[in-house]
Amino acid sequence: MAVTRAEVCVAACADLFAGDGEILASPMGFIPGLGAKLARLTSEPDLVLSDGEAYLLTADGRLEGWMPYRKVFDVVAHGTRHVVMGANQLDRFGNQNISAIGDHRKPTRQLLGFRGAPGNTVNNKTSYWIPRHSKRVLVDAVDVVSGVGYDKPAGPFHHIHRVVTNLAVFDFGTPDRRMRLVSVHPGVDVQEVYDQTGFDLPRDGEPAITREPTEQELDLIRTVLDPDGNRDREVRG
Ligand code: F8G
Repeated sequence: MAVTRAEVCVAACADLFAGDGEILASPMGFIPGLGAKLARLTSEPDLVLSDGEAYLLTADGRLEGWMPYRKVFDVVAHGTRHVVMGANQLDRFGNQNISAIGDHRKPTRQLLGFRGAPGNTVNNKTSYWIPRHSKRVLVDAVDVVSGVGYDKPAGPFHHIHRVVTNLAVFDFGTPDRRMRLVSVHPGVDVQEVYDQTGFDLPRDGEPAITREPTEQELDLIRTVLDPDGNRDREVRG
């Protein structure tokens, strides 16, 4: 069976955790969740997975620890955590908005609110997952800053690692920490990435192609982690 876009995205999300070691992974969204579990089963066996409520679990769902909600705040403050958040808007410096659309004094849409985003971005390694890459999400300027980007002073622990979308992978590796293309997913025309991004991306040469999952990873995704194929509900193609 051919490798799907969702499976490429799962492997790209697993790669977000490369080198993290024994820290708490907090993936928001189904595909980042699969990515964290895949990393735990392959490249990052010490990664700590939580059910988001009270327990620590193995990648196949067995109980291995207790972390009540209040303890999560200790870990957030301590910094031994890599969070993968979503975004209604994200700009070139990695400022994220999950709070409101429009003028903050009179928003046209009230969204989730700031939630843990400010604390996450100043304390923890942070990545973003965007399942529908478009100019509506990748914007010139966010309406409200929930997660702090690289154009603002955010302290010594600020670390926005990468952005994975349904089209491509990005980092913030330019000298002024702007979003830059790392790789486009197999089958994606790089022009589509430019066209669907609401700000200019640095263009230096041909971008790499995002790797496909290995045979072992595909087997884990298809038979252990997501046998019902729910990943295709978050990303099609
Ligand atoms: C828009 C746009 C846009 C949406 N432009 N319009 C419109 C114009 C859209 C709809 C309407 C709604 C540590 C921690 C925490 C904790 C603790 C512990 C966190 C402190 C836990 C609890 C807590 C934050 C984690 C995420 C978010 C994951 C996603 C979602 C989404 C969708 C955000 C992208 N650009 N966008 N509209 N959370 N979720 O047309 O109009 O607005 O649209 O870490 O919490 O508190 O802190 O957002 O909006 O990472 O990624 O999928 O709200 O569902 O329904 O799309 O249809 O009503 O007319 P959504 P959506 P309409 S860390």
